[in-house]
Amino acid sequence: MYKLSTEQKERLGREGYLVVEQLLDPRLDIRPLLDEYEAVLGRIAQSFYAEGVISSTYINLPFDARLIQICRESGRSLSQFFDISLPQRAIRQDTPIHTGPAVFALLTSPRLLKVVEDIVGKEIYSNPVQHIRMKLPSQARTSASSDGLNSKIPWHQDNGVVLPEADVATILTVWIPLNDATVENGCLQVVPGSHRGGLEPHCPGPAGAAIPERLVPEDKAIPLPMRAGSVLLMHQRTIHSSLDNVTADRVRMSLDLRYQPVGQPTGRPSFPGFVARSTTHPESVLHDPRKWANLWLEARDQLAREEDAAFNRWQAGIGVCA
Ligand SMILES: O=C(O)CCC(=O)C(=O)O
Repeated sequence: MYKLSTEQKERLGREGYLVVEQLLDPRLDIRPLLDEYEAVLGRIAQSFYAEGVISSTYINLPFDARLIQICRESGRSLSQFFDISLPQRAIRQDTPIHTGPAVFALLTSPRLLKVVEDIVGKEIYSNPVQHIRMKLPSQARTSASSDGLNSKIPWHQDNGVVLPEADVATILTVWIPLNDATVENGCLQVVPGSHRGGLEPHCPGPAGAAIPERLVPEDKAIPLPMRAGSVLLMHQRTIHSSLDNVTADRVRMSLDLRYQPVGQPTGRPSFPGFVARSTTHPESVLHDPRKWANLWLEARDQLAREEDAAFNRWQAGIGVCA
């Protein structure tokens, strides 16, 4: 089983990020997930077609072309149908979410958790701040169909997009491209060493909370093209963003997951996490993908009955955001 070397751990501590090349097997670890997303897209196509929003289900198109076509023709964002999380407002009993078995299999992949263990320790909690991002070519999106999951992401620190309760937690971001992430299709970029500063102010915006550009040393940023199956580990205060997808017809697909020691606050208390690995309490580990999916359905039921919960610590229009 792959284990991080001392040199890799030191590099992560020094630079705030580490790319572990080819940790996952695209055929064994990623293909089942892509198959699951094909099925989700098929269901969206059927339902939009039945609604009269699209003129065909485009069943014969390959995944990227079908997603782009349905998004273009419907003028709608499809992100929430695929996402592994609920949105942060206006949750309804029928808000879509996709928590399929292949997603759970990747979240709990032993190869992945072994590497996470090298940083977080043996008692691992899967933090509910997790997404699938299908970044569309910029020319395929309109302002109505753009959102924080299918477009360019502004500069931020992951610590800045959770509640202050998580400031004391050690939350490791794990970013996994499901197809090759390139400068053209919108890979991530990071500011090496930026995690050693504090938490920068963030301002709420359409693609999520963002650090004002004048506070970001952009000249120090480096893009991180990555092959499918490679894994990026990132400190919670590393400043990062993602580039735009300037290709004509390719979708950039990635998962961003987060893990932390069991017992620490997640920063999103309204959403469910779970114990992914434990040596001291093996009976607490969640193994059943249906139980995991149910945790999200129960959270959705609960949140649909309440006022919008708090997810953000920043306010627009004050201080640096004014
Ligand atoms: O995948 C992306 O484009 C952005 C991801 C990101 O910024 C994050 O996971 O915090």
